[in-house]
Amino acid sequence: MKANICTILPVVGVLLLATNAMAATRDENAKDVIKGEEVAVLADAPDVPPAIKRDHATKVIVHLEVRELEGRLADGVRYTFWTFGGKVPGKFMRIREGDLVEFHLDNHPDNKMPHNIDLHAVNGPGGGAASSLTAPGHSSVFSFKALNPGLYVYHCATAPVAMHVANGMYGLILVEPKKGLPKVDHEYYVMQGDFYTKGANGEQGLQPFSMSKAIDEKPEYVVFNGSVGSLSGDHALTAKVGETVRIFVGNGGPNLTSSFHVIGQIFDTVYQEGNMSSPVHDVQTTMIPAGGAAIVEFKMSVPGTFLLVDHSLTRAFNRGALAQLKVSGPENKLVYSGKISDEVYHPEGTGIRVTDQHAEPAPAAQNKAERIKLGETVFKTNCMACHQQNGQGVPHAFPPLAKSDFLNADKLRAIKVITGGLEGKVVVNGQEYDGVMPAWDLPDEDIANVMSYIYGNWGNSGKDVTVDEVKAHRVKAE
Ligand code: HEC
Ligand SMILES: [Cu+2]
Repeated sequence: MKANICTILPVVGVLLLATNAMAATRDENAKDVIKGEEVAVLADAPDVPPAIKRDHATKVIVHLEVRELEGRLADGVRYTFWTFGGKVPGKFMRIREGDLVEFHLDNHPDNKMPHNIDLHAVNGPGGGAASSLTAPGHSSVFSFKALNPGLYVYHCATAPVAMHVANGMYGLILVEPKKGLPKVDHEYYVMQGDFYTKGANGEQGLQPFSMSKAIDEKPEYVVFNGSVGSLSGDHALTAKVGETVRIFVGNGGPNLTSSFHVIGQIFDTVYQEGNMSSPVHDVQTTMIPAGGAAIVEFKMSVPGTFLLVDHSLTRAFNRGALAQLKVSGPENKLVYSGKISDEVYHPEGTGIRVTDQHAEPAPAAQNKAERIKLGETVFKTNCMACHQQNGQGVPHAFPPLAKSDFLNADKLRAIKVITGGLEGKVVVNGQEYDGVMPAWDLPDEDIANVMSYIYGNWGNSGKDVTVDEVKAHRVKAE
């Protein structure tokens, strides 16, 4: 049929009406009267806080504490996780559409890095990140009104953002619709993430983060809930035949899209991309983008062990994106007649190991311009986390490198500071800092390049730093 103006106009009209209806809900939620206040109940994965029973909007006080902690990534593999609340993923938050959230972000004094939070449930600059950059030993407060119902990701958005997220800084916040969610027998919290370690998959010991693998989007691990095997064996999710299960599934990324699937189950209902207004039914695999979420619901018809996977299958069977749901109860031969084996799980993959790929050493810089160019990467990989993207630093915690009188006064002292570290009181541009800067055991070339980059930018003196100068004046590592 040929579409003419008469058939198109009503369609446009209906679309406009729908959009206006949504905007109206949002405006109403903005006006909801806040009655009373309460402290949010937060939960560690795979648990979820209880459903909300209130029939009115309230002020919800959330305290979320950032911890940088060493933990298990896989058997024999340790990693320094950066967390919202001590675990990966971060604490699950549950509020109601229309609520006013008073958010406290506490950065534990033992931490080394500044952090902030971007909640996708927020209507405001940076999703809160613009108001929550917090130095170790400090606490930031901001508030927001939950205007849109849905399941939302939150994450750290401090530069380098991908590094903070790759280290585990993500979680979920559920903004329950006013009418609530249908009752189910079990609610679980599962979140996928990709991890980039210096060593290859399975390489033992404490593994540092690899920025270059992250940039290439080549993770060594893709896992649910922060480690290989976090939801298997004794930690498997459980249910009984006849029960319904709801899983709040998030994807922290930072990079990969998840093709979320439960082997041997069909999702009766999926709230795609975490939206509450138009669930779909009878779904096999649902796509969950990095920085996105979905709610899946299904009823257990038969017993057995069901595997949760990212259906990009090498991620599941070789990188770790595998979890178990153990269902107990009577067989139903009508629904499924076969014999189900319970022991098909290989939590550590097939044993295939990718050999470490040693990159060709980059060609050395020949002049100041080349040093400045190569120094940018060194800065972004090693220094930006504390001194920030444009060298502006973080008040009271990390001194500025931009227009720093301390830096510009003495080049040889700066070489010593960077190669040997700095501790105790230091005054930069009239402000006192009393923190610890680690010693950088980087090659002479990297030090020369990063210093030339810093001197050559942000209103600094433009001094050139050569490899020979670094060699002569550096503090040697023991
Ligand atoms: C873990 C956080 C952290 C990282 C990463 C870091 N620094 Fe620092 N840096 C500090 C702190 C804290 C101080 C102040 C130390 C003190 O108070 O004694 C400092 C001080 C400095 C100073 C002297 C003060 C100034 O502002 O001029 C320079 C220069 C400097 N850092 C350069 C670097 C360079 C170059 C890198 C990357 C190779 C780097 N820093 C990485 C935390 C860090
Ligand atoms: Cu962070």
